[in-house]
Amino acid sequence: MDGQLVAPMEQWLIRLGKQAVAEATGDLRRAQDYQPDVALVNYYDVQATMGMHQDAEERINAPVVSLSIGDSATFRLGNTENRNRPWQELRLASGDLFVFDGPARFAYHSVTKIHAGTAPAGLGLGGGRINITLRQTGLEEN
Ligand SMILES: O=C(O)CCC(=O)C(=O)O
Repeated sequence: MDGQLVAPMEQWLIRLGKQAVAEATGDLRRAQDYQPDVALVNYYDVQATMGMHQDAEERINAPVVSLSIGDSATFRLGNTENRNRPWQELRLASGDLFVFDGPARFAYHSVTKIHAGTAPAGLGLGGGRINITLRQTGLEEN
């Protein structure tokens, strides 16, 4: 927190989000209507993890688009009822986009491991992973 206003949403991120929704769902109308207004950026060092949770703060049921940059991560995609099994594990590599929508929109999920040294050469991140999630909050600006 530095007392500064939050920067406006980058247009290229909005375009990327719309394209991801179009390609993942095949629903061009849903992609057109998708208007993410928040980009949440998380940095994981090589020891970091994120616990099982749902993305349920948004007021509307728009997709969440997740972009991975840097080291690969083991991503756990669970069920919509609780933090327990069943779940599946995916490895998300740098450049991967993951779209939470449909039955998976409110699935519990977590990051259980960062795979050190797996980032593409020349990225300049110096280790670790950045994840950006695009969210359409349904909240009014004031
Ligand atoms: O880092 C990830 O892939 C997931 C991030 C996440 O779950 C979140 O920001 O709520």
